[in-house]
Amino acid sequence: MRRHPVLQMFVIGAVASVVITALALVIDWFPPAASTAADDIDTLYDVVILCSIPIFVLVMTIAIYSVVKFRARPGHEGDGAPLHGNTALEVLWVSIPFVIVAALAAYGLVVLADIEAKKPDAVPIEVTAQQFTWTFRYPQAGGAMSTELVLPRGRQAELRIRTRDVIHSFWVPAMRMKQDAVPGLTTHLRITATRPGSYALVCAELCGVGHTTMRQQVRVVEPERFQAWLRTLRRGHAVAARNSVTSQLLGEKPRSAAPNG
Ligand SMILES: [Cu+2]
Repeated sequence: MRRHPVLQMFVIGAVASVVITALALVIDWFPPAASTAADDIDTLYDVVILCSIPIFVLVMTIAIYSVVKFRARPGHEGDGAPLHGNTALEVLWVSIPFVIVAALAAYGLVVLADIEAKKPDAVPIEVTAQQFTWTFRYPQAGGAMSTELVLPRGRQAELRIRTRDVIHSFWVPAMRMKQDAVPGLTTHLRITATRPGSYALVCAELCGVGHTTMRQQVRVVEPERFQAWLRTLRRGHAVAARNSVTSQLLGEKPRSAAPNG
C-alpha cells in the first residue's frame, strides 16, 4: 500500500469516517425525549451526521494529504505545474453537494411540516417573555396567568409567543422545540407532550444581564389532572379579580400593587 499513496489516503479516510460517525451516533446528544416531535428531530440529526461526517473526513484527508505530499521541498523555487482546472471534476464537486444539500432541505421541510401540523383540539396558551421571566396565560381558564407552564400529555398545545421587551427564545430541550419571541410579532409553536414530568424551559437568546436566570419549568400532566389544574387556576383568577374589585370599591389599593405585599 506504500506504493499507492492515494489508496492509502482513502483507506485512512474511510476508517476515520466509520469510527467518527459511529461515535457521533452512539453519543446521546439530547435529554430524554418528551414530545411527539423529538423522535423525528433526533432521526433528522442522525441523518445529517451520517451525511456530513464522511464528507468532512474525506475533504480533510485530501487536504492534509495534499499539504504533506505536494509541499514545496527546501530549495525548490520553481513554479508549480501549469494547470487550468478540470471541468469534469468541477461539475462533479458542484453537483454532488447540490444534490445532497437539496435532499436534506427537502427532508427537513417534510419533518417541519409534520411536526407543525395543527390539531383541531389544540390547547391555546399565550406565552409572554420579558427580562427575565416567562408568564403563561390560559384562555381556557378565563385568561388566568401562571408562572409555570403546564401541558396535558398527548394533546397538542398551541403556544402564541410574544415579548414585552427584547428578543428572547423559548426552548424546551427535552421537547426539542425552540421558537424566538420577537418584539412586534406573535410567533407560534405547537407541542404535543408525551411523558408526564418536569422539564427545563430556558431562554436561548442572550437577552441581557439576567439571561442565564431566565429558566422555568414545564410540567406535563395527565389530561384529567390538566383539566383539574385549569379549574383551580380559573377559580384563583376569579377570586383575585373579585378581591381587586372589592378593594377598589372600599377605596383600598389592590393587594398585588402594595409596596411590600
Ligand atoms: Cu430571554
